[in-house]
Amino acid sequence: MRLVVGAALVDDLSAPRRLLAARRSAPPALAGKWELPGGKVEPGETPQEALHRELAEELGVVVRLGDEVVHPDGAWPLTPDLEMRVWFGVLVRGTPEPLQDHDELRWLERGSWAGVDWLPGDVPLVAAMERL
Ligand code: 9L3
Ligand code: MG
Repeated sequence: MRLVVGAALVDDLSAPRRLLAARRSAPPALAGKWELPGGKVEPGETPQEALHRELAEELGVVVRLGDEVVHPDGAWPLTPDLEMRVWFGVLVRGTPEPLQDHDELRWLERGSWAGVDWLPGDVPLVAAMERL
């Protein structure tokens, strides 16, 4: 089982209103679907280290991480061999740009967080976050 980490980048950790969604441009099977930015944890990295690296590579930003969006089993299932952990985060430096694997970014207003065509694995996460 391989661990993927993702970020729920919001405008305010204590009262989130806007959530950043990223539209994938690659690979072809995932292109056009929206996700929480992030990616696979590499050997030797902690999940948080991997998430900071992915956000720098994919969006060109530095973030401060907040609470984890906890799944009762420890991680959110993606595929038979991938599971994901997600943390809330706020921007500390930089303006997000689609530098890698994405072709569009969109800030979604609370109440519309479910309003883009999310990857199937991200759908229950976004629903859980809107209930928080
Ligand atoms: N994935 C799903 N939802 C997400 C992320 C960041 C990733 N929010 C899936 C898509 C890929 C796999 O995890 O199949 C690895 O992601 P990446 O390293 O290609 O970003
Ligand atoms: Mg990625």
